[in-house]
Parts: sequence; C-alpha cells; structure tokens
Amino acid sequence: MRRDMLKANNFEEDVMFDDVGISEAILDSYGRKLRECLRNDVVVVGAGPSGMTAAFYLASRGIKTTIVERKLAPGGGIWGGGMGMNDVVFQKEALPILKDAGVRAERKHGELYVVEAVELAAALCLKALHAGAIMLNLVTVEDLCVKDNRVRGVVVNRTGISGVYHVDPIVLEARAVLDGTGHDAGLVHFLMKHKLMEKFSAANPPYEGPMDAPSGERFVVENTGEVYPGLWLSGMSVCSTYGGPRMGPIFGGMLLSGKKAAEMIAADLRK
Ligand code: 48F
Repeated sequence: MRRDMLKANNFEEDVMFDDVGISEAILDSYGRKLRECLRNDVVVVGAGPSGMTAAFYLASRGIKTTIVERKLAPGGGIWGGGMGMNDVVFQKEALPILKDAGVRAERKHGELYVVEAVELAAALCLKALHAGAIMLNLVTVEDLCVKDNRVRGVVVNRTGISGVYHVDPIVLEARAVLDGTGHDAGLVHFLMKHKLMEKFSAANPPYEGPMDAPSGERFVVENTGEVYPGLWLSGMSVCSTYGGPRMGPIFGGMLLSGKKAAEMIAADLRK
C-alpha cells in the first residue's frame, strides 16, 4: 500500500520513504535522545563559549553530559564578535584550548590572537557533540530541582511555551549542574528567588561590574567553581554572580573558565 502511495506521488519505485516516514524518523530519534537526557552526570545550561567548552571537556572524559540551550542556535555571544564584526580576540593562555577544538588563530597585535567568530561557535559545538554531549536546543531551563540543600537537576520547558503558556515542565536529573547562562546568571537567580542564596535578594540581585577586560579575564577564571552544592558557574555568570568586571569580545577567559569548570566537576564527581 505504501508503494502504491509512492507511485501515486510520482516517486521512483526504489524510494522507500514517505512524508510520515520522515516524521517517524525524527520522533524515534528525538524520543531516544530525550530519554537519554533524563538522567545525567552533568547538565550544562547555556551553549555559549564557556558552556560548550565545559561540555566538550566533560564529555571527552566519558562524563554523561547534556547541554540545554534556550535559543535555536547554540553559540551564545560568539557569533557577532564585537559590535557585529564577527571576529573575536584571545590571549595566548587560551591557545591550547583553541588547538583542542581545531580552531585556527591568527597572531595580530602583540599577545592577542584573532579568531573567526563563526568558526569558533561551529567548532565548539561540533567538538562537544562529537565528544558525546547531547544538545537540546530550543529548550529553556525555568527552574532547578533542589533537595536536601543540593541542586539535583533542572526543570525544562520548550522555548516558546516557557513563560507564555501555563504548561508544566519536565525534569532532567543531574549530579552536577553548570550555570553557563552568561550575563543572566539565570540559575543563580532561581536560587535567589527561592531564598536559597542569602547574600542576594530582589533588592540586592547578583550583577556584573563595569567593563575592564584584563581584570575581568582574570576574575572569571579565578572564581569559576561551585556556588551552591551541585551548582557550578562558568563564563559570564561568574562575573554576574560575584560582581566581577565584564570584558567584551575577548573570549580566552570564557574558554579557560569552561575548561576549569569541567576539571573541577570531573574531580568532584570522582569523590
Ligand atoms: O552569553 P553566553 O555566550 O555565555 P558565556 O559562555 O559567554 C559570554 C560571552 O559570549 C560574552 C562575553 C565574553 O567576553 O562577555 O558575552 O558566559 O551564552 C549563554 C547562553 O545561555 C543561554 C543563552 O541563550 C546563551 O546561548 N541561556 C540563558 N539562559 C538560559 C539559557 C536558560 N534559562 N535556559 C537555557 N539556556
């Protein structure tokens, strides 16, 4: 019967798929993928430079890692470089990570290297996926699971539904959750709203400091770590949480912070 239908649609006889078959392939594959993401070692929230770097190094160690990204395209703040000029800058300390990711860096000004933003976003994403991380894009983390004073997973909903319709979310369990949500420090805000981070309140929310690239680059790496049992920070969420300076389109600190977060989480999971 299916063959008759294909003929009726003027397909060649050896074409063995139809329109519903395409949908079935997606449902079967996505269903398996989503089920796989229900129980994780690590959920990385945010597919920006720090989150994808962390996911790459975590998955490379065989750690079961899911990346949740609310937007359609992973990459966060990488794509537009500085003011829409799609190049980004690195300091030499980040070169080994660029090498691991297979990204080309051109020496430019003194100690600074310039990298094509689009190449960087694409490479970090591909590396994380090929290392074994699973990416759920178009999925928004709208809360955290906390039990016995420890973060134990994330509460997710489909972007477009989240915050718009009264539709309940589902949960992805994790032994560690990484807040790679960038300037938002979104997961820290969830803990603040639940009054689980006493130093913050609605009147005194976490917020990043003004621009100072050299200090910000140091700050972000130094302060990468666990902010609450089970919740880790990388990238701009570090500065946003602890009031560190922002740094604009220099990305070494983001990658170094992502790698450091991966190493710290891996060590913690081994305990
Ligand atoms: O902002 P973003 O690129 O974070 P990052 O890794 O890097 C910061 C730099 O891009 C740049 C900078 C460098 O000097 O200052 O800004 O710290 O990426 C954060 C990602 O998290 C996603 C968001 O869409 C973005 O892609 N995100 C934010 N909140 C959520 C989220 C959420 N609640 N659920 C899922 N994804």
